[in-house]
Amino acid sequence: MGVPPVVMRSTKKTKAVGIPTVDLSKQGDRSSTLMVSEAIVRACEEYGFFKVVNHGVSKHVISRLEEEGNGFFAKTSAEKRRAGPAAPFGYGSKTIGPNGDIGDLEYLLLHTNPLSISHTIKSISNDPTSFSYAVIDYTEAVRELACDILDLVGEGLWISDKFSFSRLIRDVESDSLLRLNHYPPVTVKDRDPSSFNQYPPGNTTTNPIGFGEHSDPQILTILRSNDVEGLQISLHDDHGDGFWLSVPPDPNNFYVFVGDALQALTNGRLKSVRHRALVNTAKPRMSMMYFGAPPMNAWISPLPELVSSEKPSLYKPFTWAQYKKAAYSLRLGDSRLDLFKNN
Ligand code: GA4
Repeated sequence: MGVPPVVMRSTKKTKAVGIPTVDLSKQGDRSSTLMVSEAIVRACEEYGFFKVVNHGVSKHVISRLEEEGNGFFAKTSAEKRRAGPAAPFGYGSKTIGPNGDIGDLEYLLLHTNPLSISHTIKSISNDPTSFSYAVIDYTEAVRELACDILDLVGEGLWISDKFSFSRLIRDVESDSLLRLNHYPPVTVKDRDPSSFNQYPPGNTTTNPIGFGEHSDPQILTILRSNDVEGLQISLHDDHGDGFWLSVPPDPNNFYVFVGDALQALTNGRLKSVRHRALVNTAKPRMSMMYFGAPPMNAWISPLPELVSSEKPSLYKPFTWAQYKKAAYSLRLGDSRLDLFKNN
């Protein structure tokens, strides 16, 4: 008793290497903008991940959503449950997705369409107007950031229409989501041995896993967290061995993740990054993620500029609806993009 099961999913070690950082204020003339776009493309090819500083999102917009989120998670569990279950939108606790995945967290999952926001938020807040505006203003600001980054990706990859990526998430029908994850501190003493709490494989002395290893299915994810650590990304060293890189929390800046859809659109040139979150044993972690996604009926297939006889198309064309259906039929850690590979 007392020791939760160890789930042997991977045996990756943890290492410390630098995280690529992109300064968006470094753009001025054509050549400095090109340098920024090349830095973004390099980070997305090598890591599928980078930090963005001088991002232009107002502190006030960030702190309003943070306060609304903290206020919600401080409510009693009975009150919070009234905003759930997250099937798919609303409040969720421990359960992730429909196929038995479990994490040591609670969360709010929202669609970013304003009509859906106001509908879901009625059950979330006693002051739905202020909560809704906090969500709408935050979403608008991070969507702009995501679009600016995607336009730079378009430039860095020499795509003839550099708006090809951002157009998908700017669409009024875009299926983009917003998620607030709250990881209460967990001590070994508190842990329920019968639950599916996971420790990093082979290691029950470090922090347990709050949200298991996965890649994000969408185009681009923009993450902001409070000052509590927990995020790790999966990388490969020069020998091809996988390892986990702990990402230091930075409440003033954002982290950007390449999603599966961007990997497919770029014919595998940019890589979606596998990541996970560990629970902190002292402080609660709160992260806020914007998942930029295409409209349901949009087709995702490698852009012609990135396909050639040397680099034939790696993926069959699929609609975002087909990809989502596949994602929701699999487990969190599964590699969904493999289903759409050309032989
Ligand atoms: C991972 C990224 C986002 O959090 C999310 C998750 C979604 C969910 O929690 O409902 C999924 C997961 C995520 C990938 C595979 C499917 C769907 C749980 C799950 C098992 C909201 C998303 O879009 O995909």
